[in-house]
Amino acid sequence: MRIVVLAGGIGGARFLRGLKSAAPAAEITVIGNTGDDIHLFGLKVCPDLDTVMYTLGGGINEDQGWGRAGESFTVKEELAAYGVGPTWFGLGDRDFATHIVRTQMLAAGYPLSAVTEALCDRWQPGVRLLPMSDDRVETHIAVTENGERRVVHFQEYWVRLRASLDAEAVVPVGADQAKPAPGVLEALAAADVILLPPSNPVVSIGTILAVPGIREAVAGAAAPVVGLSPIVGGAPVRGMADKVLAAVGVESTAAAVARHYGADLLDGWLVDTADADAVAEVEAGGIACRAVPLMMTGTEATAAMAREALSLAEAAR
Ligand code: FO1
Repeated sequence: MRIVVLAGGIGGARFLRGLKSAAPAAEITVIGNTGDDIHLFGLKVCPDLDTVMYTLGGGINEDQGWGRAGESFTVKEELAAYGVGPTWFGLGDRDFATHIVRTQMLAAGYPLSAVTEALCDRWQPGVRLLPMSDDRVETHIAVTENGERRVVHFQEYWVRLRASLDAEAVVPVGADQAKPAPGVLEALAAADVILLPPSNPVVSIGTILAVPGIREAVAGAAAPVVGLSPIVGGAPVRGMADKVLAAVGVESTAAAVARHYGADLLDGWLVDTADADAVAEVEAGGIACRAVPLMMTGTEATAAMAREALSLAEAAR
């Protein structure tokens, strides 16, 4: 079975770990969000691709869900001693090596997709990890800080500001000019199942879908498309999805997120048992829906979610 998954960072990576356990024989292609990418200290950092690679490759810091296990921060401290920031973004020494290799290969002319493949040679994540695009896309967020309206990089909004200000607009800069990376459209066309994990529907999956051709390829694929709600009981399970959902005028409910994706895209939608009363509303909108436990408390609970998604896909076929 060929499964294609559109993934953001922590939520996407943890879901993939469960999916691999639920479907060990499946050929899994991951289309990763690169809108969170940021250039720091002359290096290109790809947080979502790295989170998937480290999580599936056994190198992730399990407690925080991003960055490397057993990390130290000597380089960051030395940079700070020179007065070189930003200091609000936690790049560790081990992680730095990944960004140095990536930046060196990009400078030598390799596209991000080839660089990602090379990095995965080390980590062996057990999936084919593709960036959504080889072209630069950067999500920016419009905020008003101290009475001044300005636009900040997504990482500054998420990490420095901890999403404490309202997101007034979410702009995937460059997305309209970007092309899907090699293999992305081919994987979607050949898929047996397409899954949208409980990643952020705006800044993770929304950014992937904003690359011209990807939304059309998902919606037009022969494979059933099933998503899992990142909203449980009216609040995001993790992160600050409610802030960016509000920016695009979407309520933070499981049913509203399904409506946001749309019946043209989704064949099936899983909501948590806490949101069982949303099932009828989602189904009335033309999307098959089931209520099942959606808390990724461990690999077994997450594998059970993945099995439910595959079963709903089978029923929706
Ligand atoms: N998240 C934080 O909350 N604080 C950090 O300092 C931080 C650093 C960081 C470095 C590398 C990396 O791959 C991820 C990092 N993240 C950090 C996570 C990241 O900001 C977001 O969780 C994702 O971009 C959202 O998917």
